[in-house]
Amino acid sequence: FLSSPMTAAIVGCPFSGGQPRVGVDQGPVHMVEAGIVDQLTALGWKVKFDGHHQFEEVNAITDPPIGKLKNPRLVSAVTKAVANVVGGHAKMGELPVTLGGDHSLAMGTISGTLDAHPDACVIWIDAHADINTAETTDSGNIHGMPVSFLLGLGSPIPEFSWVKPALKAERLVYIGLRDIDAGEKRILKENNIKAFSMHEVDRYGIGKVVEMALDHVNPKRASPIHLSFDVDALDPSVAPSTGTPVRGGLTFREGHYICEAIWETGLLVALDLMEVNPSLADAASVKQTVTVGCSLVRSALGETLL
Ligand code: NNH
Ligand code: MN
Ligand code: MN
Ligand code: MN
Repeated sequence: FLSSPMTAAIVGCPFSGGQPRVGVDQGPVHMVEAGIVDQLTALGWKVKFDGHHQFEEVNAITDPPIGKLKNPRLVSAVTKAVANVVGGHAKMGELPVTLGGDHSLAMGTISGTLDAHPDACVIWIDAHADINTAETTDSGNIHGMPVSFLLGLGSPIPEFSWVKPALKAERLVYIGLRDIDAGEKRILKENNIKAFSMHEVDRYGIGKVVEMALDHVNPKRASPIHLSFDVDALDPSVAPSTGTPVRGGLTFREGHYICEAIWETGLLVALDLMEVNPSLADAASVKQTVTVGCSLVRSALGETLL
């Protein structure tokens, strides 16, 4: 699905409006400063990066909550812009690598991917399912909701009418889950959505889990893959600088194995690396998290151990 020379387009998204903690908007800035562009170039990619995206300011006065949803107009405007950017790169045969920023951005990245590759499947790596609707959310934080918008669940919200329900439940699979809200558990069951929680990672091992995940969303190993990786899927000892760390997560190797195995399919068409927050935790933890974020991206783009 990618044109040659193989080109990665870094989509830096300094955005934090989908959740309350300041600093996650600096995640992409730190990953670029850590050298992700040169690292991917060294792997043989042609890398396009023309600066981080600037998003228009919609201040709190003009963006009051809609129901429980916080910053709805801002999140909608930003993710819509991201959808156009990601979709544009994907249509040119480039691999968009979106650096977040909070995970509400995936509403845009996956919309863009599905616009360019309507038959793409989504592999969502996260401690959380991010599938709350406007009805089920407790927090009102839209980074806990992008999947429900992409699936067309919940009552329609006019401000988000641009989001097409382009994702089918059977084209989605999760790995790493361990902190799911009650309403989300119901939604996962009702829609028959395949999820491999940390329980399944413990039981089967990560190799088998990735194989089963691919068998579910991509049985013929023929359709394009969008990999959306929330760094909080990793254990907090591995990736401490993130807004909602949950113990009992993926090890360093399990996280990298997922990226390596998906690269090996030859089907990756888009990657998100989300929720790195350099303002949380001490300097050493921040450096560790940013470094891990960069190495996950490299693994997903073909870096091998041998
Ligand atoms: N499920 C919670 C919510 O809806 C937490 C979501 N937080 C995340 N998701 N970091 O990846 O707010
Ligand atoms: Mn910001
Ligand atoms: Mn997430
Ligand atoms: Mn998460």
